[in-house]
Amino acid sequence: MTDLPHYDFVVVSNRLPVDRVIDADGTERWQRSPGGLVTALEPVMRASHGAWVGWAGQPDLDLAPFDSDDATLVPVPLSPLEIEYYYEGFSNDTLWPLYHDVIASPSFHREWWEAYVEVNQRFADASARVAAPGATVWVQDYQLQLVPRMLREQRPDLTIGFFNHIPFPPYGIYAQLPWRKQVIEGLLGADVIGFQRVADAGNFSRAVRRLFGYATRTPEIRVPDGLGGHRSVIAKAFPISIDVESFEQIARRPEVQQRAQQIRDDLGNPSTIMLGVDRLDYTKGIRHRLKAFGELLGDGTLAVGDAVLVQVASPSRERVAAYMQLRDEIELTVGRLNGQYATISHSAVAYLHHGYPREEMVALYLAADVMLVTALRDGMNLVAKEYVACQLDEDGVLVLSEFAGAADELKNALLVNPHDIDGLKEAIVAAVRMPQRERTTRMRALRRRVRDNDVARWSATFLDTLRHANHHSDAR
Ligand code: GDG
Repeated sequence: MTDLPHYDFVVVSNRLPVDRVIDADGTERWQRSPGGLVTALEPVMRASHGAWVGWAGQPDLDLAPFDSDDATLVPVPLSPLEIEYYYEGFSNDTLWPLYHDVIASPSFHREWWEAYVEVNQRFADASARVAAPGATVWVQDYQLQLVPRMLREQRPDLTIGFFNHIPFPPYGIYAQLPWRKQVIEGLLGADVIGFQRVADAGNFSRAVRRLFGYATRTPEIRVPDGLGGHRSVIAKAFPISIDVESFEQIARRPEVQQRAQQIRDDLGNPSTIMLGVDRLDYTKGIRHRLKAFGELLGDGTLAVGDAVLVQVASPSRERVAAYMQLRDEIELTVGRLNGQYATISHSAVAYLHHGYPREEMVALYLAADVMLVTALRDGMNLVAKEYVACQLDEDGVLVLSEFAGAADELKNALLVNPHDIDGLKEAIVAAVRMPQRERTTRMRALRRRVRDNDVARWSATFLDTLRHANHHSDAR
């Protein structure tokens, strides 16, 4: 690897932005995965021809770096046991539930932690090898929280950013983590630590004060550099967004609009189509949504044939026990609701446990009168923003949990506490009955907000802060 060219801009994330696809004739190719992060970083990557360090998504795949569109991709191999311990274990069964308000119980296992340290070191080493002198390295998300410090130890010349896509929990919850100090030390290796919400940045700074006693003056944290001086670390909110333009473009296509109409027809042209789109995850409040909807059918406020709930639950983390259990619970509930309320011609809930192409998602957004985002805790929730971006006719109602980061921006949604089932039912009824004028006023304001703060602005703002933060550090 020593002969690899050195890059001025390096992104590090658990997964590479491509998926390996095997065609029918057995040939292998790489296909860009449609995530928002890829789109957000595309212009920066193109301008700097950067490198992207990440896992290729399959066990024991030890590949040489290769070129893809605008970046050089640098695969980091993971063994089956590392996938189990570092990824499914520590990332998805320790940190994920802990950082989402312990909605599910986090599991703490020392061997998972050891794998997390080892894998983080591998990502840091791979990044250090490809970064040019003085390069900017941007590390993504909770799977790689130790990388900033590991990288700084090897390469003090680098400017290091970190962005946390999920919430950062209040201290009372964070403090449960047996490795709470090591994780914060890891993050403090960065020059800028980005969070989704102001509250997340506040929780992080508080944890730093409680565990280390470092001085914090929002957004700055003064970290002793071990030489009698200080490094200045910025911990601040940078709410992520979507590529609005690309969603609008898809929503404008005649065939996508026809597909939306077809979906309405296939559902029997009910007056109200309600939609939920989530990874099948216990943080997303799918059960609460089904409960509220079921009660509205039960008490006669809504009637099958007149209203339907379409729930896309895309398969996720299927080897983690809490996700298997959740799937069983949701499918039992959907079965009961349909058993009780559906007719031969109309379902109560159209439940789809599939992933779909983006065009189909947009057609669903267009077909839906009411979008239900009822997360119990969510870093941001891009689905809420995507729904808004697709409503070119300025119609449609967004019901949005106040526990999703998006609620900080999307104030013109109907904000709900999903734990309050009566409140949730009231919001659903208000959405169904909302007069056209109010729908338009609200949607227009929502659309302005999402357009003004799209994903290009998110990455530009973060990288700008990173550029300036580094210059203000008294460590160099
Ligand atoms: C994490 C944080 C934060 C879903 N099903 C299909 C599909 N999707 C797409 C959606 C959306 C994305 O996946 C999901 O993004 P969310 O933000 O809603 O949720 P997480 O996956 O939990 O994401 C979250 C995000 O990171 C970014 O920082 O907002 O809080 O938890 O784009 O459209 N896309 C396609 N088919 C599907 O079946 N094509």
